[in-house]
Amino acid sequence: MSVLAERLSQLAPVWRQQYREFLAEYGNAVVAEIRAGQVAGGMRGVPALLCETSLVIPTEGLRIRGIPILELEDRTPEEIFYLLCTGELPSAEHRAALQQELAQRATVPAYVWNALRALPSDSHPMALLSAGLLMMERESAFRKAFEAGTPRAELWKPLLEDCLTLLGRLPTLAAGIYRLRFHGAEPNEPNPQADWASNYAAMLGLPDPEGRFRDLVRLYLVLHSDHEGGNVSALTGYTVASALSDPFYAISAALNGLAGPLHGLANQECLRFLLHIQQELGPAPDDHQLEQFLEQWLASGRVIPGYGHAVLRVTDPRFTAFRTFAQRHGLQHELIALVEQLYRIVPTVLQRQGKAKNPWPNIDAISGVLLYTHGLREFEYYTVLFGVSRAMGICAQLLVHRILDTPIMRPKSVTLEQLRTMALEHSSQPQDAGSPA
Ligand code: CMX
Repeated sequence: MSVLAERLSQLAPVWRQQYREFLAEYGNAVVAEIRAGQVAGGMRGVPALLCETSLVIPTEGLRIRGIPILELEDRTPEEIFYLLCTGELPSAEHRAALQQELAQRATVPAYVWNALRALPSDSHPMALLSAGLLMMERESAFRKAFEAGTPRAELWKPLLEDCLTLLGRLPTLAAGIYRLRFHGAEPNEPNPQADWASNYAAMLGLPDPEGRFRDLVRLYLVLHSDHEGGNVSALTGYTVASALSDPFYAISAALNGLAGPLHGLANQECLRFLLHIQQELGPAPDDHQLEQFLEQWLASGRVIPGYGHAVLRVTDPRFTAFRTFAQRHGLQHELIALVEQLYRIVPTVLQRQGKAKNPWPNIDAISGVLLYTHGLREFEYYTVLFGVSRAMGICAQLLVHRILDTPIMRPKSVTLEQLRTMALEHSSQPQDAGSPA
């Protein structure tokens, strides 16, 4: 039995009990009011989902299972996955056991490579990643367990089994896609002794004499691992899995959402923006030139990539973690200097414009630059790295939901006409003195 299955077997009855007691006591309590604009506008800010793995605090940033992300920046992805799933950091022994379990599952079957090789060479790497996972669905232990009539309370066990297989194989699949798609080279074999991040970095096959790229990949995988349950990829994965579709279906679907330019593709947009600045102003513009450029950029109706956030209202601590990495390694590169210069200037420019609720940088303001300066120059690939990492958080979220046995997702939709009627009904009702205008 896997170390995670062992620990979760102890935790599952406790969590279920807490969940049942909560529903019995508070199931009918009113917890929020919803505005018509939120219904019609992406449900922004509506507390409508349960997510135990992480929380984004507007004034602080990401916490994984209650621990601020900056306290976790030196951990390995295996430790983070264990934490996401159980709420506890593993002992050294359990971390090593999990590392071994993932490494033992790292080989991607030949039928996947054969199918990927047959796809047109201009296929997007995210499409290849999603397709690769979907092809492996035939091996799902979850689907087989469901078809065999396994009771619902036990289904989290084959779900965990699938998550371990899927996560074990994901770095091999992702690295192989990089080699096939961008270098016309064969995928590298995983090293069964190596940890998840080192294996991934090594299989990409980039020169890494000092092991710094490996350290960057480890940090990247830790920082992108989870960001609550309401973002497009996590919500998609959860919705698909709530129909008791297995994790191969759910994570493949989640990755399709991550591939969107408003979600996981933003990091490549940010790097493109920096290269565009260099092209327009030269490699090292002065502050005045840069400020003028930014003003004109905004005046033309465009956004400054890497700045602002739907939830955060401070500098993203994940930006800080990457920045510290660059400082700690004394990284000298014009693009990194430009990131620093923008950090000095952009918040003032955005505040002066007065539109963005958050003028501070998010993780994308620096993540792409670090990959680029370490030789990973294929922009289109960046979201794949993001996806490998985020699969950990989404798998953990699916696992918690299956343990609690939460029901299928089925919010009520309304037509615009119905929404108008509802809005009129509510606005004609007398308001409490204390209710917001
Ligand atoms: N540059 C210029 N204008 C910005 C801005 C930025 N970086 N961030 C927000 N604004 C503008 C919005 O476009 C909006 O303008 P309109 O009223 O004209 O529509 C206004 O400020 C208010 O927006 P907001 O409530 O502060 O931000 P949203 O929650 O609507 O959007 C986000 C959040 C991230 C999409 C937005 O800040 C943005 O487009 N940033 C640049 C792209 C980016 O960095 N994306 C990565 C996000 C990382 C992540 O999600 O994890």
